[in-house]
Amino acid sequence: MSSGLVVALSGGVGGAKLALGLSRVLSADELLVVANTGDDFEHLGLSICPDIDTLTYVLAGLDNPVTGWGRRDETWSFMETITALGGEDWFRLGDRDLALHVERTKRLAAGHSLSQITGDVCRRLGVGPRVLPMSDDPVRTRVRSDDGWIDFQDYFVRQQCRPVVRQLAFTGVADARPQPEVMAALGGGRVRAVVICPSNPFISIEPILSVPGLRAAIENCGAPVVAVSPIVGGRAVKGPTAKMMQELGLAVSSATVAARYGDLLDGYVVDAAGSGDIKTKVHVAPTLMTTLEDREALARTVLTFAHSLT
Ligand code: FO1
Repeated sequence: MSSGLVVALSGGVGGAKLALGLSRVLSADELLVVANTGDDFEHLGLSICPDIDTLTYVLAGLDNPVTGWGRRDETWSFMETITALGGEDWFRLGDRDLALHVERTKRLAAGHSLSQITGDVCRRLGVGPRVLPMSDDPVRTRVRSDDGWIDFQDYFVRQQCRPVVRQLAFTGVADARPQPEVMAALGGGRVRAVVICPSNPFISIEPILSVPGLRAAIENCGAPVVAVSPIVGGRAVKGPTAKMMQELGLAVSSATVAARYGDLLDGYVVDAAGSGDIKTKVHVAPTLMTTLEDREALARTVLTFAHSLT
């Protein structure tokens, strides 16, 4: 397969599985992962970046294999004490994970960029590929439910996705500058594929594509754009994707996701033939990633398919 850079767009848990697969079949300098930052929020005075951290931990082999987020081998003394003190304990912060939030908060306050901090953390945790935020400017996903607008983590974690989603907004995105290294990579003529990982299209991928300039840079990077559907067997693998689709009046199908990405896609990987009326070129392959081998196999499938589209 040809050399060149693979740029992967990813949210948290689901997308990180494919990002790991890609990191196993590519050399570190052949993979750039662009992370959604719309899920970021300030909590207990800390700046928390769930999708960046999930990608970092997964690529470092430090992720919690049960939850998919946070770290393995965690202890929970901090949370136990927060609870005992009557503090907010709905968002679980393990002791090791907490150190990252404390250090990032301090460095942000000292004027370091999210990209600089993320790059340093990845180096210290032994992550080979570059993991970069979609922007160093703040973007916050908000959900309008029947009780009004709520912050993303309040919807996703505190209220466990129970509120009905009527509308989504990415506050700050209009003023967010695309991350410069990502733009330089996309404009550098050395991209061999852009991979849209199987994250939730609405809350994880669309914020990335909404950062001014990023979508156009992807469209004009000269390489095929291939997405992997997050819908497997007609259902979302996990998370609120299917529920959101129903609440937004959309069919729960791979075709709906493809339609959301519109003419950005050159190729689309789905788990079953006949996944509805899909305009772009479709490749049918297993997309459920349970094992590490599944992750690597899907990564190879995506890259081979992308290569066939050049
Ligand atoms: N998700 C939960 O469902 N419950 C939690 O308590 C929780 C804590 C948490 C801590 C750090 C982190 O990086 C992620 C965490 N997540 C938790 C996941 C997070 O809310 C989601 O992964 C993303 O925001 C959506 O992909």
